[in-house]
Amino acid sequence: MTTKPRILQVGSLSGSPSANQRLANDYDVFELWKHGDRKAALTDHGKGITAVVTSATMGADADLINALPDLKAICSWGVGYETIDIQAARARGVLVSNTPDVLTDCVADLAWGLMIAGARRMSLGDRFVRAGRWGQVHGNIPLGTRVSGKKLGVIGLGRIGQAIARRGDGFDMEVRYHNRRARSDVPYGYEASLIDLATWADFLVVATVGGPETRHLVNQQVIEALGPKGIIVNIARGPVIDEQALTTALENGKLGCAALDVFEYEPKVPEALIDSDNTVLLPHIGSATYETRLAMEDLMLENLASYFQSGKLVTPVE
Ligand code: 8YV
Repeated sequence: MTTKPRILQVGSLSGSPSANQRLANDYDVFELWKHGDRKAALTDHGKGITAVVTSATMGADADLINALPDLKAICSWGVGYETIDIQAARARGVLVSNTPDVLTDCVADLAWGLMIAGARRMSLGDRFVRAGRWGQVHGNIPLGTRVSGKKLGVIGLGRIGQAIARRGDGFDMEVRYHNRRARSDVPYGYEASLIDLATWADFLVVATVGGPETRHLVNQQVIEALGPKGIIVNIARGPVIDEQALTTALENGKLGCAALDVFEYEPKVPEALIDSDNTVLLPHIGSATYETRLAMEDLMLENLASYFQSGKLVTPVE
């Protein structure tokens, strides 16, 4: 009989089709989330754990990393890793993997869903039908905004940003982007100033990484530059947008619409956004399709297996 490698799972991966079960089949899983006193649990059970499984939301902070003396690898289910203390991991020689690429298309699809839903007032229309108010639509639901042929600004032209931009072709849209640096491998115009991009764009889609460097990148000035007819979409991370500034701009008619899959203080959503007719609100479901969540699960498990077989990860965070 071979003994299963011992791993620590930070939280339940219930948003994945079969990750919890597959982990339990192949590993001796220490289920951290089932222990009320996390610190005591780590002290009592941390020894001998060489790998941690986590997610973009649950992360792995320095306290967790440093409480595991034998830790060698962290395998995360998700592409964003701003919640994992990469510096603390590096200092300890701990490898980290994420799940890039496999979720790109579904997140880009959702960004487009939000753009169209915002422009065409789909959430509001849905609410009218459900409330039996079909007869009151005219005069109560303001006319929407055409999507095709408009100007699309993308903040962050990484994998997901590019997939969003490519879809613009099908809608005859001109695309420009703002990034830390201009890219030489894309056919889109670069705006070094985010304010200039927002002034130019009809739709502004946030697709940049999260973390301290991008916190409140989209501030009051950017929001007001997008203007009363502008539509902002966020499928990246809530804190990239100053949510207070966003709410105030919507209340004062200085922004047309916000279509959001992510929020600054998830799962809290400001009442003003909930009450507004000019918002579309989703509960962070960018990657939540069966196909993509399974692919994320496969890649996370592949990384874990690869670590135990060869000491290397398949998709390491560089
Ligand atoms: C995840 C995500 O669904 O991959 C990411 O970075 O934000 C989403 O795909 C979610 O964060 C899982 O925790």
